[in-house]
Amino acid sequence: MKVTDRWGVRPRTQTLTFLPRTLITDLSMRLFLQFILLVISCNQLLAATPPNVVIIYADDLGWGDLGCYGHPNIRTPNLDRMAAEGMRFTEFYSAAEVCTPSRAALMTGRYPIRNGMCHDQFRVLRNNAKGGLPKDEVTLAELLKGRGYATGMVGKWHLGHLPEHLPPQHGFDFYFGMPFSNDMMPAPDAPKGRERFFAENNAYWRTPLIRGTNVVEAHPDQRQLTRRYTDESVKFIREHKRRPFFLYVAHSFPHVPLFASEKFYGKSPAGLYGDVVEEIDWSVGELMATLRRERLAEKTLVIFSSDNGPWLAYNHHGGSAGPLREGKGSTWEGGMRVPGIAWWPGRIKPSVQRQMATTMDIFPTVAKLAGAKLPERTLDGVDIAPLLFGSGTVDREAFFYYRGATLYAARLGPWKAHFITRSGYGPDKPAPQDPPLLFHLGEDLGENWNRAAQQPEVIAKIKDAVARHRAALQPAPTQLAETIAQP
Ligand SMILES: [Ca+2]
Repeated sequence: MKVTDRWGVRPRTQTLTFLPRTLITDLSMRLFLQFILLVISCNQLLAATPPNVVIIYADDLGWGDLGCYGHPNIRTPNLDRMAAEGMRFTEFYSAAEVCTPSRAALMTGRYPIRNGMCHDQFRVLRNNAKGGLPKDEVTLAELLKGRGYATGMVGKWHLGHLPEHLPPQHGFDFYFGMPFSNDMMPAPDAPKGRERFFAENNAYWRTPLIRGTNVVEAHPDQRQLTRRYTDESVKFIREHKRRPFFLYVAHSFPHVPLFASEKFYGKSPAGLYGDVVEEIDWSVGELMATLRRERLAEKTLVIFSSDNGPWLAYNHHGGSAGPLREGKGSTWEGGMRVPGIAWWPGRIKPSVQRQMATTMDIFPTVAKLAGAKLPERTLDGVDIAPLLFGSGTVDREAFFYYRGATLYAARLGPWKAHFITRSGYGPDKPAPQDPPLLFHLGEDLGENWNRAAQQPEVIAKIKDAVARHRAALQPAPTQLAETIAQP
C-alpha cells in the first residue's frame, strides 16, 4: 500500500471486524496527524505569546572570567550549562566602558551620548549626583509594562539615586537593590585608598539598600548581597509566573570591594575574585532552576552579560579579559567586549554565535518579541532575532566605541580603527592617532599589529561611517556633572 493511500480518509462503514489491522493503523495515523497539528498550533501560539524576559547583568565581569569563555580556575557550571543549551556570543559588546553609560544603553537601546548619561571627566554618576536617566527616555521596562508585563529589578541601578530617578520612576513595578556601586560610600573611618578595598572588611562600606524608593538598610552586609538578590529574584519569578514578566537582575559584583557569602568564601582556586564569580554562577543556577521548576523555561528568554570589562587596576581583585587587550574604562576590546549568553529552550538552538551583537540590541529585539511599538527616536541597537533564531544575519553598519562623551574608536566588519587611545585607569593622557591605528579583530584579537599603512581604503570607509554617525547625532546635555550639596 502506498503511503498516500494510508493517509486518505476512509469510509465510516469500515469496522474493526473486517479490517482490524488497517483500521488500527489508520486510527493511529489520524491520531498522529492530529497530534502533529496540535504541536504546530501550540508552537505557533507559543511564538505569538510574548515571552518572559530575564536579563542578568554582572558588574565588571571580564570576557575571560567564565568557564565557557575559557577561564581555567573559576568554576561556572551553571553559566556553562546556559551557554551549552543556548547561544554563546564571542563578539558581544557593552555600549560603554564603565557602569552608568553602559546601563543607560542597556535600558534604552541607545548610545549614552544621546541622553546625556556620559561625561569625559566624571565617567559615572557619583553618590552626590543630581542627575539621572532623563524622564523622556523610554526604558525597556516602560515598553514592556505597556504590553502588560510585570516588571521587576533587583540589584545595582546606577542611573540616578534620588527618588525621582530610581527604577520605579522608569517602569519597574518592583525594585530592591543598591542605587549605585558598592564602593561609592566608604565609611568615614575606613582606611584611604586601595588598602580599604583589599581589607575584606564590610564595616568599611556604606552603600545602602533600597526597596521601591526607600532606603531600608543603611549599612547592609555585602557578604549576603548576592544571596539576597537571588532570593528576591526567585520570589519575583514565582509571584509573576502567570503573566509575562520582565526581570532585570543587576549584580553588584564582581565590582570591588569583593564579598562572598560563607558558602563560597575561600573556596575558589581563583581566590576571592573566583569566590565572588562562583557565587554569581550559583545565583544564575537558582534562577534557571526556578524557571524549570515553574515550567517557564520554554516561555522565557534569559540573557546574561556584563556592563564592562574587568577592572584591571585592582590587581588580583580584578578579573580577566582573556586574550583581549586592556579592561574596564578603555575602548580597547577588553573594556567593552563582554560575555554574552542567550537562552530560550525550544527557540534558541545550542550554538556559538560569531557575529557581533551589543547590549543595545536587546531593546529592539525584545520589543519585537513582545509586540511592542518602538518609540519614535533614534535607536542604535538592531533586532538580532535573525541571529538568535538562526534565520539570517542582521543589518548593522558600524559599532562606535565611546569613552565618556568622546568617540575613541569604530568597528566596521572585522576592522577596528582607534582615533584616540588611552589606558582605562592609567596616568596617561588621551593620545590622538592620525592616521588611526587599524586592527583586524579576526586575525589579531589582542589588537597588537597596526595595519593602517596597508589598508588606507578600510580607514576611509570607517571614517565615512563615523562622519555619517556624527552628522545624525544630537548629543544631549550631560546628567553626570551637577551635584547636590551632600550625599
Ligand atoms: Ca561596571
